Amino acid sequence: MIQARQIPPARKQMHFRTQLSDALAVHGLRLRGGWRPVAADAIPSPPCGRPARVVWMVGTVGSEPWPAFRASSFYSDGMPDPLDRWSRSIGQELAQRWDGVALFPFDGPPYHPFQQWASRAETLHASPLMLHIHPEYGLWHSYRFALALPTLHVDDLPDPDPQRSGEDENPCLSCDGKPCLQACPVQAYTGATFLLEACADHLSGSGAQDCLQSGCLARRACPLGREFIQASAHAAFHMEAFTQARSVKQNRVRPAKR
Ligand code: B12
Ligand code: SF4
Ligand code: SF4
Repeated sequence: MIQARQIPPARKQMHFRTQLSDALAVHGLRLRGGWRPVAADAIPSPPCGRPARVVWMVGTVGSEPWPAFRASSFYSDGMPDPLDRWSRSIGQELAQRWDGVALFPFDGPPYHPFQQWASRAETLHASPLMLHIHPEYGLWHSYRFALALPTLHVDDLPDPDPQRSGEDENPCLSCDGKPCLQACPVQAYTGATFLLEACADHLSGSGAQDCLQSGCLARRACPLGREFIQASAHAAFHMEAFTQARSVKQNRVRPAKR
């Protein structure tokens, strides 16, 4: 006879935050913190009609989600935008499980301000590459979706860590020589902006194998978080998506799948 599965007492008391982290870890995704929305954020209400009380940021670090995505049917079904569809299937399933709504970085324009949202959830700084830099992961992190949920459990989102206010300095301010600004063969990063056309022209030429096979040289030049640099196959997937999007829609900037 099959025994009813006993739920260990510790599991019953498990914080929601831990439950969500566990559900994401199956896919190689990370909970990147949460924040409490106010009316001005105009976060869509979940289908249950109650307003969102918390927005959880879900993201990636390094190549952690690559094996799960690579093994999914989305990767090999031959349909467009496999990574976005993979993200959507996970985000929507979790949103439904917890009566919330999933919001995606690639839905737009107009796009949800994911970088601004992320800064409200954890310590991040602006970098000269326009990407946010993380004290541990460097430039090797991004976002797959956000979950806006109507319930905020006690202890799940403590008041902001005092260490986050003021004390920790942007590593880019003291970075010797700023190698990220020296590495691009066509100087697409000026320190103030990103020259998308210069990058795209280089990638469509014959001398861009390094960028195409291993990822953006400027991003790879950063000394921070080097242990999280994307694996070559993962980086090449993003670069190919970027160049394909450019060649299909020459006259419209379309975000690469990341
Ligand atoms: C459109 C877009 C692009 C366009 C940019 C066109 C343009 N010039 O605006 C293109 C296709 C070029 C692009 C490329 C890449 N992108 Co992009 N992109 C987006 C997208 C979908 C929308 C950005 C937007 O308009 N947001 C709306 C505004 C209102 O939101 P925001 O939070 O205020 O964001 C803005 C500011 O934070 C500002 N910003 C960020 N850092 C800094 C620093 C300074 C000094 C200043 C002044 C401004 C600034 O730039 C943001 C966009 O304007 C976002 C996802 C998203 N929804 O945000 C990803 C996003 C910003 N991209 C991301 C990434 C990883 C990349 C690529 C590395 C991908 C790749 N395959 O290589 C490249 C890097 C190129 C680069 N330097 O930007 C990540 C960044 C993660 C991080 N660590 O910060 C995001 C958040 C997507 C994700 N899924 O995580 N991208
Ligand atoms: S190389 Fe230096 S300036 Fe550039 S992103 Fe990395 S830490 Fe910041
Ligand atoms: S992908 Fe290559 S060409 Fe484009 S910005 Fe990065 S280093 Fe420059």
